[in-house]
Amino acid sequence: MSELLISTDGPVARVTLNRPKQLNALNLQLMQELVAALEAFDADEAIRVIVLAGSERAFAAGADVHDMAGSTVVEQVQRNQFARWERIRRIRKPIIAAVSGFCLGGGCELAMHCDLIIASETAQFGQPEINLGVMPGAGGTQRLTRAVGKAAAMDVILTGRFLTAQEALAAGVVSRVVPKEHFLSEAMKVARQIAEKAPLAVRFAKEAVLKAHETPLSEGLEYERKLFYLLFATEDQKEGMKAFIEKRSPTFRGA
Ligand code: CO8
Repeated sequence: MSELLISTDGPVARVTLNRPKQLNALNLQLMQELVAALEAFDADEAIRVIVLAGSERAFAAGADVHDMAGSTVVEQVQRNQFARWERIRRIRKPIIAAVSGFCLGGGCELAMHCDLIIASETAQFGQPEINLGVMPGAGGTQRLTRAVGKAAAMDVILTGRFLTAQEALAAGVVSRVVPKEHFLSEAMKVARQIAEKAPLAVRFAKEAVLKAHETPLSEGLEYERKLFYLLFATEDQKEGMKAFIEKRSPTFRGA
């Protein structure tokens, strides 16, 4: 049985983690299916944006502890599970995490792999690995620190305390907080908005923002400038600017 629910709504794909009894704990099968689904949508020209959701009670309560409890260093190294996470990092289309309830450990790291996080007011974010005698392993120490700064990251990672949705918003982890009944519809609404934009401009903009994490400012600015110039080779740039001047809505074709 699949650990995911998958659907599409026009240019928006929705992938829902579906292990409700385990609060969507990320086991090996789920991660394998998730990477396959994301890569398939990334390659599908009809899809422009992906929404990744959990349930109202939990986005994901972390990596599945049962998968790891008896593991040895050698098994961990041989399993090389982080190769899958690297593949998620390389998805080029925008991914929006729709988060409600628990978003912990590997679940929080998965949300932080996404490009935007739309959170329900009930969402709780944390890296409680320290309580299990380990530490974040899928980018938590790096992405959380870049998002919230050293002081707040140390607090969350060393104490294992959870951030409320509002705290996470104030700290810069999430993009928007909405009432719990709207977290999914808001994520789908934002996805549809992005799906209407010029796809190449969206792709390059995502690439440039992510580059900001990895390069000094001067190099990042140079990179951004080149992508900006490159967009003048697209028909969508001509259409977008012409439509503005003609006071009408543009029709973007991804060319
Ligand atoms: N793994 C496996 N099962 C889990 C997990 C998990 N991470 N989280 C919850 N569950 C299961 C529980 O065991 C329980 O199952 P059962 O009913 O069979 O006993 C069911 O989900 C419901 O959970 P609770 O009864 O505990 O529900 P509560 O509402 O009382 O508590 C909590 C909810 C606070 C979320 C609690 O379940 C909890 O603390 N969970 C563990 C959170 C955690 O420590 N997460 C970090 C895991 S380690 C990690 O993520 C490392 C990432 C490394 C990189 C990623 C590699 C893939």
